[in-house]
Order: sequence, then C-alpha cells, then structure tokens
Amino acid sequence: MSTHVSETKIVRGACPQDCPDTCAFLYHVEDGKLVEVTGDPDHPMTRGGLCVKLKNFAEHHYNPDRLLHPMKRVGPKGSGQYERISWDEALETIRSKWTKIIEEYGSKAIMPHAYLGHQGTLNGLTSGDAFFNRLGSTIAEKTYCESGSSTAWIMTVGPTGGLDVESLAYSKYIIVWGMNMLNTNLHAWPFILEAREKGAKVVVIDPVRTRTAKQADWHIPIKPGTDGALALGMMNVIIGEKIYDEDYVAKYTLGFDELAARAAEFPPERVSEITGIPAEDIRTLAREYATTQPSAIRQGVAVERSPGGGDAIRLITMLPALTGAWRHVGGGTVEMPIWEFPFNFDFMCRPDWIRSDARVVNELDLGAALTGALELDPPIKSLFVYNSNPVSQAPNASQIVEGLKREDLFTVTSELFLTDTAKYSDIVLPAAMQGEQYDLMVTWGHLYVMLNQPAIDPPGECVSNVELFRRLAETMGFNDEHFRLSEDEMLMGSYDWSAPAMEGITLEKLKERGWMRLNVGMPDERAPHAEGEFKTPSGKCEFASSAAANGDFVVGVWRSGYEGSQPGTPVDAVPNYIPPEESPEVNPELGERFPLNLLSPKPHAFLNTQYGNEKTQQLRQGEQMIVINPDDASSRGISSGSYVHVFNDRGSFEAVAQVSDDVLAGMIVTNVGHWPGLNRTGTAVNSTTAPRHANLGQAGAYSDNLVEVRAA
Ligand SMILES: Nc1nc2c(c(=O)[nH]1)N[C@H]1C(S)=C(S)[C@@H](COP(=O)(O)OP(=O)(O)OC[C@H]3O[C@@H](n4cnc5c(=O)[nH]c(N)nc54)[C@H](O)[C@@H]3O)O[C@H]1N2
Ligand SMILES: Nc1nc2c(c(=O)[nH]1)N[C@H]1C(S)=C(S)[C@@H](COP(=O)(O)OP(=O)(O)OC[C@H]3O[C@@H](n4cnc5c(=O)[nH]c(N)nc54)[C@H](O)[C@@H]3O)O[C@H]1N2
Ligand SMILES: [Mo]
Repeated sequence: MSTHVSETKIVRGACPQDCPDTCAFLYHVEDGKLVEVTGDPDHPMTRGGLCVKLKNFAEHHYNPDRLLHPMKRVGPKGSGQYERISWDEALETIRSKWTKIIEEYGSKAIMPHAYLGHQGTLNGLTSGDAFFNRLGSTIAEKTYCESGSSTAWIMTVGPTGGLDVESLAYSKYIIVWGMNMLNTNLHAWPFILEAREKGAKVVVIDPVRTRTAKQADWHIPIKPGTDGALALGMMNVIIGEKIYDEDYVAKYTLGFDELAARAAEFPPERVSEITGIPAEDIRTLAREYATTQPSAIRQGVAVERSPGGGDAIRLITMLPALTGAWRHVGGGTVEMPIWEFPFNFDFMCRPDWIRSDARVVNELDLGAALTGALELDPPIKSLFVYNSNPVSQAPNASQIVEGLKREDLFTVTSELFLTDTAKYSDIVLPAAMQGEQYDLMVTWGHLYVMLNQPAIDPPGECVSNVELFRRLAETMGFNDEHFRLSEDEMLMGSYDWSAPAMEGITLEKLKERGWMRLNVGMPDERAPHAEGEFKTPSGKCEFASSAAANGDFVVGVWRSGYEGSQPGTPVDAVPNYIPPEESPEVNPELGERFPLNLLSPKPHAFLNTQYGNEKTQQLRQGEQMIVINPDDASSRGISSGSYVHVFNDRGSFEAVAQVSDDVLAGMIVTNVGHWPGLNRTGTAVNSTTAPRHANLGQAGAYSDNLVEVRAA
C-alpha cells in the first residue's frame, strides 16, 4: 500500500455518519492505538478529503466522556447520576422488567426508538428490527428524514438512483434546491466547480443566503414551504411557451394533460405572491432550466420538511422528464441514489416475524406517545433507544422530556455518550465507535459499496449494535439462527450479491480494497433514463401517479419491513401546491402571536448532535445562534451579539442573535444539533417545533414552525 509508513498500520474504513458523502477512510494505527483518520485519496467521489466534523475522529474514540460500561440510574431521571454495573446485571434487569411488562400489558407496551446514528447495514437503520419484530414490540416508524422525499421519488420515477452526483461535472445548468451543499454534501461541490469551469450556471434555491448560496451564480430566495408552487410556476412557463420536450413527454411520461391543467393554475404572478420570488425571475429560471441542456437538479432534504413537502418533491422530480433533461449525461435529478443498491430488507428486518395485530407508532410522535396525548392501548411502558437522540432531534422535545420523566417508564439507551436522551434512562449500555467495528456502509450520495473494517478493539465493555442484539436475543430466550449468524453471513444475506449492480463485487475484494463502484455505468456515460425505463408501475415518469390510488405511501424500510397501510392525507394523482400550516397568511391568529417562521437546518461542525460535545467542534460551530433580518431585529430592539429568547406555545430556547439580510424578513434561522443540555436554558430548537408530518411518508415538517423572538 502506498500510504504505508513503517510502524503505522493502515486499515481501510468508511465514515459512519448519516450524510450523503460516506467518505473512504484510512485508519492509522500504532501499537493498537488509533492515531489518525484520513481520507482515501483514491476514492473517486470523496478524494481524500474529510469534512470539518471528522477532522478529530481518532481523538473522538478516546474522548474521556465515552460510556465504557453498563450503568444503572441512581438519581432522579435526568440527573445524570449513574453507577457502574455488569453486563449480566444490565441484561437481567432488562429481562425481568420486560417479562413483567409483557405479562401485564403485552409486548406492544415496549417500543424501540432508533434512527441513523450509525449508517451501517449491520449496525444502522435496520439494526434491531429483527429482534423487535421477534419480540412483538410496537413497531417504530422511523421517518426523521428522507421518507417524504423517497416516497415522492418512488411515486414519480420509481426506485431508481437517478442522476449520479459525479455526473454533475457534465451539466450545463445546475440547480441546488433546498440543500446547503457546502455543509451537508461537501464532496459533490468539486463536480459542480468542474462543470462551472466548462461554463455551467449554478443556481441555489434557498430562503437563506447560505455559504452555498453565496458561491452560486444566482441565489433565489424563496419563502419556506412554497417550493411546490415554484415548480408549478416553472411548468406553467415551460408548457405555456412550448419549451418542453414533446417527444420525451409523449414516449416516457404518464398524465401530461392533467399536469398541464394543474400548471395552468399557477401563472408566474400567482406563484410570485406565494413564493416571494419576482415573476420575471420565475420566467427566467424556467426558460434557462428548460433550454440549457444538460440541466440538473440536486435535491436537498429540506424541501420535504413542510406540510406540502411530499408533493413539492414529486413536482421537482417531474421537471427533467418535462424538459427531456434525462436524455443527457449530466441531466436529470437526484434525490438519493440508494435505490441502486440491491438490499434484501426482508432478511434484515424479518417482516415474517411481525404479528398480525402489530401496532405502529411514529417516532416523531414520541412525546405524545409517552405522555398519553396520543391514546395507546397498551400504553408505552418501556422505551429502548439506540442510534438516536430524540430529546435533541425529535420535534416537541419538551413533551418528550415530560414523558421520559415518567417513573413507570422503563427506559434503556445504548449510546457512545451520556446524551440528553440517555440521561433519562434507567439503564445505559455502552456502544462501540466506528473504528472499533465491522460493517458495510449504506451510502445515499454516491454509488460505491464501502466496507468499514475495525482498526482497534472497543474500549471497556463497549459492543456494536450487532453484538447488543445478539445479547438481547439470548437474554430473551430467542434461539433463532438469525441471531447466531456471523457478520459476514449477515452481510451475505443483506444484499443480493448476484444482482447485475453487484457484478464483480465480493466481500473478499472489499476487504482488500475498502470500496468498489456499483456496476451501474460510469459518471461520464450514465444516462439512466435517456429512454424512459422508469421503475414505476407504468415504466414511465408518472405525472399522474398510479400508486396514489392505493393510499399507502410510506416506504417499507422505514417501518421495519411492516407493509400495512397508514392513515394519512389522501393524495391527488397529480401533485398540487400544499401551503404551510404555520404561516401568518394561513393562520393569522397564530401569526399575530408568533410572526416569525423558524428554520432549523444542519450545523456546519456537528453531524446532527454528534461531535456537539467535542471542544474543537464547539469552537468551530460557536454557540446556538439565530440569524434575523434587520427589519425584524430593529422592531424588537435586537442587535448582533445579544442573547434572544425564541419561543412559542410548545417551548423555547435562547441563542445569540446575528442581524443580517442573509435571511428574508418574516423568518429566522438557527441550526439543529446543539446539545440542549449544553445550551443556556437546557433546551434547543426542537423545543419549539411541531410534531407535524409532511403530506407524504410521514416525514417531519420541522420547517413549519412559527415563533416569536425577544431580547433575553
Ligand atoms: N455538516 C453537516 N452535514 C450533514 C448533517 C449535519 O448535521 N451536519 N446532517 C446530514 C443529514 S441527516 C441530512 S438529512 C442532510 C440534510 O442536508 P440538506 O439537504 O442540506 O438539508 P437541510 O440542512 O435541512 O437544509 C438545507 C437548506 O435548505 C434550506 N431550506 C429550509 N427550508 C426550505 C424550504 O422550504 N425550501 C427550500 N428551497 N429550502 C429550504 C435551509 O435554509 C438550508 O440552507 O445533511 C447531512 N449532512
Ligand atoms: N429541527 C430539526 N430537527 C431535525 C432535523 C432538522 O432539520 N431540524 N433533521 C432531522 C434529520 S434529517 C435527522 S436524520 C434526525 C437525526 O436524528 P438522530 O439520528 O437522532 O441524530 P444524532 O444526533 O446523530 O443521534 C444519533 C445518536 O446515535 C448515537 N450512535 C452513534 N453510533 C452509534 C452506534 O453504533 N450504536 C449506538 N447504540 N448508538 C450510536 C450517537 O452517539 C448519537 O447520540 O434529526 C432530525 N431532526
Ligand atoms: Mo437526515
């Protein structure tokens, strides 16, 4: 290996984080100690660069605050007072508590709560699903992120990867829509720069003049939650001026007439009123986007975080079929290319173990579920948290804390650190960190299979999630073969290794090389929908959705393999603009009391809450801050650098104000991810957010949040 330095052992790995980039790692190990983690310069997408969050990743493994042993609570819930116990005692406590709860209330009184703290096939999103299905617990619907976008995507184009992010280098017109790429998809940016060097124009659609927006050729500020109207306005112009690709539309799309009728209701003047974008800009955007080929749209997750998010993503996803952009290398759109990977979710989740009377509770409704605001029979008597930190990341956090304080709730958390959530647990279990475990990473921003191999042993008594659920299965007396499989056997079962996309890829080769590209065409030749071939029921890009008829839009994987239908808003076959619910226009009474729309996108130096407890990252990120427009600031007597109180009926937090016209009047922006317990008031942004769902996929509508601000 070229990077080999004497005495330093290099082990190949991959970033564990829930991020589209999944960087290729080189672990540097000396005398059994992880001394450095660097990027693999040979990886075509991530090119040896690691983001600011992962700069001190080796040290992160040795953070003195890491949980190293199981512990039991010895003080009041939330006090953080714990005492070391053995694994045996921890497991025995769980067994006896759960046995009693099951006898008295049934197994549905136990609820897991997990998300993407780790992004592995074995230790990530679906880790533990098989165990909890076998236990017969309540099924936790995991829709923190992308479930709205993915549902919309699948309804429109089917489970296809779409545009390869690396192919952006061949685009001539690039729209980054609702994504702060320089923070959240950093390794896509060089491909955009490459395109720009060849003359491409880069447009960013975002209510905030972000770091990314400042780099763009054209920043279009838009009122939050109105993207569906903008897409319809663009269609109005594109169809009205006949600059769409008639041949492509005729051959490869379904429902053009219905879509044209819908778009006709959205002339630029009307869309301007809704979005705050000048009508002439809407016309220019539509014309440039349609006539400059290949044109590309990089969709961010932020668009889904509003009540109409699902339909907005459907509309955005339709644009390249209307213009025929899919014909070209570098044309089309990308939500996340995860659908190219041949997962075997039934093997991972074991839906065959789901009982016929299973109950589903959405994780974003956790506060209501724990406090009884959501009536549940049986009630939740035990919560098992892993890979997630709901006290910081779930909406209506104050209600979650209220629920977690219940004396009759038995809470167990498996964690790396004593997070704001773990603090409320009766039992805390220590988890292994990425450099200490084996996994094949799930990637959602590029097309490489990435293997992470352990570089060092876990410290203390930390275990991977795989080992955690093996121990829990044994404790509960589950003798199933599934819980005795080796990690390689689990990986073999988790993918269809004989699928065309996996041709030539084997675990043996991955162990040697670390990563391999899926067999789905190279970035300079890939045009997956040049001739239609969409993965929808009709095989076409569905402007009128055939799936809309059957009423179930949640993608199965977010529900642990559970396929039953979920009551929700009926969905129109042809998407529409669905306005925000918390806006002064829609709800003047609420707007009178709470006139500002609060957005809470991702922090630059943290990964959700991870690294939020690291000094170096805290310095990079700074204190919790809000950005407020000069008009809104002066009318409230707020100046830059002063503390403000941000509040609504759900809760409050404090932050430092930064007065800037980077945000429009009528809105403010902060970031999610600061540890509530490290903030001034012990709270953070999710104390104010509503547990509201977007119109598809039960996604969170975090952006639909009216607040008021006053000097603290
Ligand atoms: N540094 C860093 N990177 C991350 C993460 C992190 O925590 N930190 N988290 C990872 C995860 S889990 C995810 S899901 C991704 C998400 O990353 P992104 O897709 O970038 O999503 P967000 O950060 O939610 O928001 C991106 C931008 O959308 C804007 N926005 C908000 N509401 C709207 C709207 O209604 N319309 C439009 N057009 N724009 C809007 C915000 O102002 C923000 O600048 O990032 C991943 N990468
Ligand atoms: N207001 C607002 N709220 C949001 C969002 C927003 O934009 N605005 N974004 C939403 C989005 S997109 C997402 S993805 C969610 C993210 O929500 P979460 O997934 O809850 O986010 P994290 O803060 O990364 O918490 C993961 C936890 O898992 C732990 N962990 C990491 N690795 C392991 C492991 O191997 N084993 C175990 N047992 N634990 C591990 C970490 O220490 C961490 O505490 O937040 C959502 N919340
Ligand atoms: Mo996310």
